[in-house]
Amino acid sequence: MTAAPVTARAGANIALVKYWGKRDLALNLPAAGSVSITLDGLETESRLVADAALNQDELSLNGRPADAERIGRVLDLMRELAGGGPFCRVESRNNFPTGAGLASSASAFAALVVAAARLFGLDLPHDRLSELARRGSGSAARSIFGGFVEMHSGMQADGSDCVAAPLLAADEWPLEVVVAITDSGAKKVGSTDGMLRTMDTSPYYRSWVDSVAEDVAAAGRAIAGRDFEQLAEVSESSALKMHASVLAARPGLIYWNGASVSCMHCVRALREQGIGVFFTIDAGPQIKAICEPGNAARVGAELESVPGVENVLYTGLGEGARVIS
Ligand code: 2P0
Repeated sequence: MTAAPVTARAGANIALVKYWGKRDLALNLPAAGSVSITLDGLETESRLVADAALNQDELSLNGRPADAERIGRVLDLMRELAGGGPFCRVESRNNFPTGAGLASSASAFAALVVAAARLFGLDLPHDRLSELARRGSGSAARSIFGGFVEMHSGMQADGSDCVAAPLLAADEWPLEVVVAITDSGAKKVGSTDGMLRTMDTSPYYRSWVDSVAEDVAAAGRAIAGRDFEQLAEVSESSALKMHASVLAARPGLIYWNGASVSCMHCVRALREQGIGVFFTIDAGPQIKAICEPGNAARVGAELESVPGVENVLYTGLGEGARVIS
């Protein structure tokens, strides 16, 4: 147990094979696996300060007070593991738009868990950190690791094998990522609510879930073999399939805007010209273009000229969550 404040940093991640749906709500167990890349340019930094005077955890997000209920639940689990511990003030800052489909909950919970483990004196292996991060947000389990990451859906009822694991380090295949921001405002329906609606009402949900394991395996082979074309094929397919099940919910959820669709066409047109790039899109209107090394500048210039694109971010692959002070 250390009294000194702890600061941790974690990168957002982008799923190439998507997570959408849960098999257990209480433990937050995903219905299927997923595959992601952790980013180095879109990061959360979280500073945890133990404060014996508090009677509950407090959160500030980008300098403003925020609801601490979800982080409090994860910190409760960690205090229990540590045999007790103080309530904390959590100061969390993102260097990218929050709540707009850029996986801010992933980097936030990964940074939180790594910082809290240090603060509470818990010496936990990465898979246990991943399990704890998952309790906060399913995608956060993946941001514990850097580079290419697989999330295992697991078999155990307690979720102990429902954790992420690294596939390939960032520098072993340094893909580049261009994010086209088409609307930086917060989305209207968050991922968790969107998933629950899809699970409850989409006639395509079951076939979506049943198709994921095959995509996870194909993406794993493509990554192991640095086969960009194969990775492009399976990743675009996974994103579009996920959105197909989301669109078919009642009422249907349309996370895209017109510019999102234009960006998808732009990326497809570039690929037809022989440029190594594919798109993916999450529970928000931003398009993520994954590029073979050396292609980001060209892809970014094209996306910047798409009407409705507000801004373009450039990033590469980064390391996993870590304590920085
Ligand atoms: C993903 N997304 O695999 C998918 C694709 C968004 C679209 O993981 O309910 O915020 O907290 O476990 O992690 C976003 O879902 O959901 C997400 P919860 P989370 O990246």
